Amino acid sequence: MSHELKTGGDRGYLRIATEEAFATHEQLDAIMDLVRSGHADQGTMSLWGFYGTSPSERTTFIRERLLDLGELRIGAMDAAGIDKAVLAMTSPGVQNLPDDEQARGIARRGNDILKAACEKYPDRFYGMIAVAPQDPAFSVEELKRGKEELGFHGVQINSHIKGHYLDEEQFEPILKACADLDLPLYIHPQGLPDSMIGDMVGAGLDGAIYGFAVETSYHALRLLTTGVFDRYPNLQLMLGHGCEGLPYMLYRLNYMHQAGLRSGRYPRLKPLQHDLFHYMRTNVLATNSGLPFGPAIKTMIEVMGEDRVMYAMDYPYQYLPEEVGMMDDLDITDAQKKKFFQTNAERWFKL
Ligand code: 1DF
Ligand code: MN
Repeated sequence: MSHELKTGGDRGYLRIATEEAFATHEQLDAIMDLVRSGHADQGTMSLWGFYGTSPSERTTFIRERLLDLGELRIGAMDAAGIDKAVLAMTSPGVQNLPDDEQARGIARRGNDILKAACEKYPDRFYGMIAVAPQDPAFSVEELKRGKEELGFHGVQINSHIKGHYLDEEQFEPILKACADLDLPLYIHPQGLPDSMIGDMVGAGLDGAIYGFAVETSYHALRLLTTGVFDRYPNLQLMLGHGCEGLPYMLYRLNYMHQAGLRSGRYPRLKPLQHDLFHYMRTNVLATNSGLPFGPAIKTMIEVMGEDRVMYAMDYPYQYLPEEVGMMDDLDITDAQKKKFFQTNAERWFKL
């Protein structure tokens, strides 16, 4: 780190971290009950079997920090020069729970707990809504309450919903509500569904290291290629972890998508109003959560535009203050850096 990290905008911009996680006690208890029951999917077993029980320094730190929405978190933000954090209930939210009533209650009470924290630290914490997408009707009501009563700024959905995807018809009310309420939809990874995980656990590659990006980018591409953004041209999709790799591959994705359409290869893929470049530059927003890596950030800015790339830390999963210093030193213009750290988040989350 080449300079001191302070809050308050002394470098010409505030730092807003946009993919920051918290948990509630009853959420972690419910996930761990599921793991212990032996009925969780392999991805949940691998992730929470580890994060929920390992005595390692890393997992102990993460468990303690997830559950805190007070001085510990504020102190970590102060020490890293983070002015504001956009907070969401940690992955997988309540999406893996077998009991819908339990899932709805944990999501709703989690939103209330987050609201209280945002009221206690009004210039530091901002909320994203937790829903239970396995119950779309409940989720639509909670989106309304989250926006209108709680004053939250977006919704986080933790990728697949028991192996199902948001482009499927049963989830249309959720997409419509996000568009109608002007709430950005952040798709965050979780453990892979059994239909996809293959031997990734055996290979040690199922989690944040690799599997997350495979499954979440797949989810996002399903939305793009099935015309969600023709139906909802104002809907904004947010993706973390360097947009889950998509900008790097965009030329090939678009080329093969067009080629498939021209030859009528897949019955489900219908011609769209625009090509994939258009949707990536009009309907997709990216954060660099977990990826404080200049080449990736510059590629995203070049491919998606400087108004669509935002800073995120991924606290507490990746809390390294020296990475903030590395981002301050990025070789992008001062105007781009202010957009990256501050004004893009203010604009897209309406802070
Ligand atoms: C990890 C990262 C695990 C994230 C997560 O859930 C998670 C990790 C258990 O580092 O293994 O949500 N993340 O936010 O990227
Ligand atoms: Mn995250």
